[in-house]
Amino acid sequence: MKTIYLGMRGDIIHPGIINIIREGEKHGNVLVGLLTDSAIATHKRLPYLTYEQRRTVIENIKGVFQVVPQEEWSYVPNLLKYKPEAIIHGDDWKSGLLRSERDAVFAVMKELGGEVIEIPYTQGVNASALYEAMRAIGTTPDLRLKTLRRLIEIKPILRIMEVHSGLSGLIVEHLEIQKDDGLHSFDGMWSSSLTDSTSKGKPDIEAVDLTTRLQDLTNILECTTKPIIFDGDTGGKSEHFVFTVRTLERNGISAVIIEDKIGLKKNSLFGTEVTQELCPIPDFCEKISAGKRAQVTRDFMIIARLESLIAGFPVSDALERAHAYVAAGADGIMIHSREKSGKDIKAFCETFHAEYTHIPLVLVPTTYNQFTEKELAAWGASIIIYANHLLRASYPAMKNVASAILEHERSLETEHLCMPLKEILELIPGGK
Ligand code: SPV
Ligand code: MG
Repeated sequence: MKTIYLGMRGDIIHPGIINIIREGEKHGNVLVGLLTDSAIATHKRLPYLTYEQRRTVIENIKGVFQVVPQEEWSYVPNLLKYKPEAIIHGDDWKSGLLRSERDAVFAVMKELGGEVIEIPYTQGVNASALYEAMRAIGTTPDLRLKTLRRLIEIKPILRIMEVHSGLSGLIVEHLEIQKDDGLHSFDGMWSSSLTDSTSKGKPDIEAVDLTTRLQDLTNILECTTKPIIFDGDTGGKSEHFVFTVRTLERNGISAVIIEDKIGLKKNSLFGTEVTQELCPIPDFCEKISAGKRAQVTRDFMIIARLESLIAGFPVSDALERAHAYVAAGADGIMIHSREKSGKDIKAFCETFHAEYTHIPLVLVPTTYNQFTEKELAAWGASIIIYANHLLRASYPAMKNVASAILEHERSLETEHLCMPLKEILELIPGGK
């Protein structure tokens, strides 16, 4: 019997998949190359089911001879490994994203003396359309909460973007750009205390309470599905923090970051003239442990944020604190700095990461923004937070339009600066 290779995600089973298996069977034994989570994540959204769950389903479909992992987005490495007599694929790859992959597959099969079988794509039903439909239905708190840990496991670096409203959430949820190495999109959202309070015209000094923060977060939760990391400021007193943890979990938030400051909290990016006091190590450890004891799910993460470098202490102080916080149960470490050169952060990351390869390291490169994600990943970072950019972008845009209206005494001249009304209707369905 010939071996017929069939690569797939296998997350949502639809008639198109059954059809291609049937077609494959006519030519030989169908060997399914099941894409691993990390292979999928380079180009598409994370599958709903884990690899093991997907394998269990696919293995039990009539006509599937064997399932093997496909570790790369490209079929080529597996074709070279398993040397099938043929590969079967829907003819949809003649155009769009998969066209170059198709060329590569033809070249390899020619080299192997094999065949490429193309069958007409099943119209009207396909996995991408089903994913879109599922996204429109939404997600559950449990599913959203777990996604952050899954992503950390399979992606070398996560990109997290600040959100402060439903509208900014929609941008982070949907924006995708195609680059040579795959599809680029944001992996999740940062609920920032700075942008939340700024959007309300208030200072970032914990002047906005948790209840109000959560009301705004509800708008974001309603129109998005991606994981959320919550800026928990100092976390308040341990006695209060335990309730915060449970409230966040109940809402499907994946992680909270708390910072080791005490006294009146000021935003870390402002003013060297204000000396911020740091929390004694044992007290902050106790807060982390109390939070960990309080959480009810396994997947919720408490990330400890080090303010040593902001408060003028050396890297050694940050390292000492990081060790203690991890020992107290912190699931990740965020290190913050205002230093433009990035030297202090790099020194911290390299030393910390060498010892704790498995503890996610979070960076907020607002000031040292000359470094690319790849460079920061090479220092050992695994999560990058763009902490305030959408809010900061919106203010000059609004101010420009308001000034132009004052200038021209009408709005005609501002029309090209504004989102077309039609786009609003498309962005937010149900308004027509
Ligand atoms: C925030 O976004 O509110 C933060 C990060 O805490 S920073 O503003 O950089 O301190
Ligand atoms: Mg903050």
